[in-house]
Amino acid sequence: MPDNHLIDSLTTGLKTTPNKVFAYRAGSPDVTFRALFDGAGRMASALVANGLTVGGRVAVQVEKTVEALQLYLATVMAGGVFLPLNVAYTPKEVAYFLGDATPDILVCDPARKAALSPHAQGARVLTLDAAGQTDFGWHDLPALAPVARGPNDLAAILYTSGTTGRSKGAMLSHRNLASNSQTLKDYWRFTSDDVLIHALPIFHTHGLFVATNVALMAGASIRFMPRFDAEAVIAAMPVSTAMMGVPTFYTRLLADPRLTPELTRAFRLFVSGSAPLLASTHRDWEARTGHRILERYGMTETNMNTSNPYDGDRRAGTVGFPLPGVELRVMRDGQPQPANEIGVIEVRGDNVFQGYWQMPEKTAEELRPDGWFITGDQGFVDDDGYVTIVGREKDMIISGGFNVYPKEVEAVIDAHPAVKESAVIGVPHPDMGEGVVAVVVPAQPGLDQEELQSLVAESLARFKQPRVWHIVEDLPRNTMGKVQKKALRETYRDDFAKQ
Ligand code: MCA
Ligand code: AMP
Repeated sequence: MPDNHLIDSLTTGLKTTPNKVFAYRAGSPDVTFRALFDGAGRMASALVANGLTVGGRVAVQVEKTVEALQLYLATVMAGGVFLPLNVAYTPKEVAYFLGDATPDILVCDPARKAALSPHAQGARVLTLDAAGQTDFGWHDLPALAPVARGPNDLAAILYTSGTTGRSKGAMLSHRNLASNSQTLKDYWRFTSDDVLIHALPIFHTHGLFVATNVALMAGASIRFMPRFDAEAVIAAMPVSTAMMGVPTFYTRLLADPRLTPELTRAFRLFVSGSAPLLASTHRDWEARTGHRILERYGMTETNMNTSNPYDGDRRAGTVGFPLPGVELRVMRDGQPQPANEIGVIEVRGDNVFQGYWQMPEKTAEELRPDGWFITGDQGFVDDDGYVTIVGREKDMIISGGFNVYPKEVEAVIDAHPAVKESAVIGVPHPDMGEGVVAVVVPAQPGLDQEELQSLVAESLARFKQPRVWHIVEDLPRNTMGKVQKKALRETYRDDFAKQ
């Protein structure tokens, strides 16, 4: 079998326990490691038959199914580059990604085919539905032997929005993904005895490269859930050993009286990331279950950077230590800062991406020639070496673990002829961490808020759409004329307080 760097590292379960269950699914048959990889190999043949070339992209906007995971493995097996897209993206948003990434193949939900086909730019459009049914044959094809790929070849491109302008495709190599999963598997002690609750979406780093890759590498099983549903998670808890989630998972579970030490007795690990976990959530979780959540910090461009220790003190409000193999420094005015001084966090290591797809200038702005990546997160390292994130240099909102870039939302609002200008901000939200609020200055009287809402709905995914709107006479500015978002966040901080 030719060496395919990432696939080779993900086949632990296949090599050691092929008949063991990889994915348990409520209401559907279990999937063994053998079935997972055998199907992926067949799907790889189908992708090649449908025009996938080595190094070609496969863009995928589908519901979460085991077949979608097989599509990921199949793409990488065939030497392609996997490009997953949030199911919430509108056809307008997807059109941009297709134009930028020029994939060989687009796989979408059948309900989206008509809307997306005109934007396919020559890509073959295939479908995969929420029940795992495809409009292309693959079950009867011979399994493709993985195409040889080296550590520096690309395995995936994940788009991340920018603080200015267009979304950027973060290019991730086989080494980037394999090395980080290996580090996490070891650091978090995943073994074939683990059963991981998998309720995260698989179109982002957290659900795909952290949860799925780590489980595959450890030969562990997963409880595969199409989405987060507190009921289903609670039902699976007595037979699970680990869960990875965004803070919203934890706050929602805390709201359920059934969460007790008894319910979580089989567990050895709860991991949180993608957004700040409130220290109070950390404390409440320990009080209710006896387990201390392990918080870690990562990015699309870098996979995981830091983690609280497995054995040592998991400190609430911190994101722990740089992972083995990851260097981390705090920079201000071009100088590395000593302990306890705040600055912008930079990281370097095998985890750091290869640059932004076809954007050398953007890459040069954020990735230094000597390998340091400028994260845009502000933080400090304390005397004990724990990293704390205190804010973001980048103007970004994190809602339920999804990132919203205000600039992108403001651009859509400002395009309305009756709008003079707007400011989009994130304010505390009890369920999502932060909620999106728009503050709009009309260009003329009689601005219709509903019209603005439908304009935004046409263009942007639901999670990016402002849930509260304020029509105001003008925006607060500093002496340089810059909009003072901090003041706006203060003014509207209670917008979601009562929800
Ligand atoms: C759904 N809605 C949201 C969000 N999700 N609104 C704001 N923010 C969200 N995140 C909206 C829906 O459009 C809908 O709107 C309403 O909320 C309820 O939808 P529903 O589908 O029921 O919501 P849900 O299924 O309960 O989803 C909430 C969720 C989910 C479980 C928090 O968003 C989620 O799984 N988030 C995880 C995101 C994630 O994996 N991030 C990792 C990124 P309406 O009813 O009004 O139409 S990777 C990353 O950040 C880095 C690398 C890292 O460190 O991990
Ligand atoms: P993304 O662009 O989706 O990869 O989001 C990455 C960003 O999420 C980081 O740059 C941080 O701002 C944020 N993030 C991830 N994990 C954490 C965490 N544990 N605490 C605070 N912020 C986090």
